[in-house]
Amino acid sequence: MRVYSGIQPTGRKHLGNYLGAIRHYVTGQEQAWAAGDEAIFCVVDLHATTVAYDPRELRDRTYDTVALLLAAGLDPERSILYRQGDVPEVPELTWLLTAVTAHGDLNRMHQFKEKSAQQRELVSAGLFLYPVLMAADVLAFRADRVPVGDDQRQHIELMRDIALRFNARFGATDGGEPREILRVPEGVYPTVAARVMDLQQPEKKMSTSSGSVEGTLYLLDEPKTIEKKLKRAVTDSENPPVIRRGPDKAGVSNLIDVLAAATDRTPDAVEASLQDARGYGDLKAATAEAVVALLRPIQERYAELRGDEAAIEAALAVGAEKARALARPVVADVREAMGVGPRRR
Ligand code: AQP
Repeated sequence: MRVYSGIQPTGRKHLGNYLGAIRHYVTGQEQAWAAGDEAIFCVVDLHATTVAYDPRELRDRTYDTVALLLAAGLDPERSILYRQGDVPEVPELTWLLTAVTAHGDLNRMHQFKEKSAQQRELVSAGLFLYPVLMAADVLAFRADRVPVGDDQRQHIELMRDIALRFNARFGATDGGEPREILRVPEGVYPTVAARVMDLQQPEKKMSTSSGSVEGTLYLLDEPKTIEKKLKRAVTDSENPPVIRRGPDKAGVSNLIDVLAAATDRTPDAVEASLQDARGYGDLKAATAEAVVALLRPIQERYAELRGDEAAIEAALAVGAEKARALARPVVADVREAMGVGPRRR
């Protein structure tokens, strides 16, 4: 059971990234370790170049993200942690996979539609091809499970289609089932807090590139800032206030989900525990307390790790070597099946 996931080194990572993805990387790491298989995690610096960005900052943001992943519990002894740009097999596979990717499918991607609308100067071809690069990331490692937040469902479905189409086109056998040259992976989504919403605009997901600073809980926010942002979180005007989830209660539902995820309870248990609350203030205070407690050890560990960039580079170099050793034979199989380069002996 091989696990794979990637995260962008853009901006400041937020609670949505943690509850929707990072904490499940650690679970995936432990499951793969117990099963004697690999868990592979990537800081996707090449993906970060698909929108306007500052090249002077990219490397620093990569170090931030690596330090955060280590602080959250990724252990290079138990999993492979590498930087996307260090593994050239992946962009090569991206190009090869474009042969079985439909232009129309890429055009339908929500993320492409949203992010291309935000670009002021250039909608890059890289932004359009983003999902193919993401497919290559995962498929290069023949991963089985991909822990991601709910916003990545469409990309995961496309990745599965690309793998199936590749096998059907290039793995065809005489009359039999196509060979599984590429493994068809499955997305693994959290049961609670799969989509953490913005505190100020709870109908929109918490996000790095859109949304407000006030609506976003950053993983490195001070406890006082977390309390303040949660105190000001948008709820609703139901009178008397009722702490329950519902389609008409986006803000309250989001707080219940965050509190449930932060305290490892179900949303139903959280609702029941707040039956006698005086109002939304109690829900906000309980959520702030839980989030501060959840993030404290990560923040402490991050502060210890982030300063030593040489150690981070050294860890990434080890990860890149292991990642390349796994990706190389897969890309060689793909080239062979596609008739690219010399025949393999
Ligand atoms: N709001 C969210 N709730 C749950 N999971 C989320 N993820 C992102 N937002 C939420 C998950 O975090 C992982 C890493 O995502 P990314 O590499 O896209 O990192 P990001 O750029 O920081 O994520 P954003 O905020 O979603 O960025 P923009 O604004 O650029 O779109 C993924 O598994 C993702 O599902």
